Amino acid sequence: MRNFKTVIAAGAAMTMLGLTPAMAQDNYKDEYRVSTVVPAPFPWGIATERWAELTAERTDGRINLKVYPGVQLVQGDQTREFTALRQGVIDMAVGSTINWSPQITELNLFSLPFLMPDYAAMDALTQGPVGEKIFEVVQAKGAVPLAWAENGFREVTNSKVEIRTPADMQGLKLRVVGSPIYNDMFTALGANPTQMSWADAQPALTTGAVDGQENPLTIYSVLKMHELGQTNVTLWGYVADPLIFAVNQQVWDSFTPEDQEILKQAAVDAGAHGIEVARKGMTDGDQSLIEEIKGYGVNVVTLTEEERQAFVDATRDVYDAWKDKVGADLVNMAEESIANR
Ligand code: X2X
Repeated sequence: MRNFKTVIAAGAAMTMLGLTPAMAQDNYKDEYRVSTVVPAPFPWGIATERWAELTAERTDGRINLKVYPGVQLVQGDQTREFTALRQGVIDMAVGSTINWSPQITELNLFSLPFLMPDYAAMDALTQGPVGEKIFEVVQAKGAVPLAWAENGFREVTNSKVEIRTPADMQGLKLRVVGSPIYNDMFTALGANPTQMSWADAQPALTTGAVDGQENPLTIYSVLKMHELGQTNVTLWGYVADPLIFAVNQQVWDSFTPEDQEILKQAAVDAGAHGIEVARKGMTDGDQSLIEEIKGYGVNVVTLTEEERQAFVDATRDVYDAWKDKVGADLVNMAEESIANR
């Protein structure tokens, strides 16, 4: 009993000094809140969980990341995630370039239609000078970027028609993400785009309020979109969204240099794992995810070069207009990195 009282007294004294008994030497929070849109088993959620696991492991539990999927810390509005991160409403995030592009115009780079023909092109951007430049921009906007992961190439799906030409998209009501370039692209293609959050997209697909949507096949398959009537899939790979691991600046500054390094390396490792999972079954050597989706009776269309070119041509004006908004220098650098990949 005496021992117990001593412990309580010591604990109370430390609390009065603003110290926690477990780690009297640091000012770390008990929990760091990490925002994402989708949880595991989506690759995005897997990457985020892996970051939390590796960080806990490598800091012996000193840094505890808790994942909050569904962008619940910003009431499901993914376009406000970066602002909340910058302001410290959330501590960390693994966010899509699409969702942060309202605040960081340069991130629309990855949404330029048909800029990236393949995974090697995406890697040439994120792992090269373009990626460095983008991290500088994110840093200047008030958050500390650490590593890349991947949502994936976004394929178009719908419940009504097989899409092989822009004409097939005429009047199709498609849910698009809340970033203006998507409205511009689908309007140019003759579709009827309607912007909504991911939270609203799911019921809209279930009820048939929209005819279709665009997202990576991993999202399609985890959600079993074929059961929601999304039985036409066109593999056109028009854009892809990488993910960025980032930390609020004040939170970052509160960590020791050693812990900053651990957190960063954990993000790099988690990102590499996330990218692997995000591409699984959709590479030249392994088409198993595509085969699985076909196995559900889904009409999966692969475009010929000529068919794809018609979509490139139809969105060329949008590309040019957004090249100026993103910054012609950055886009030129990206085009060069891709040409030399
Ligand atoms: O809302 C989407 O479509 C999603 C889940 O892919 C993003 O957050 C960009």
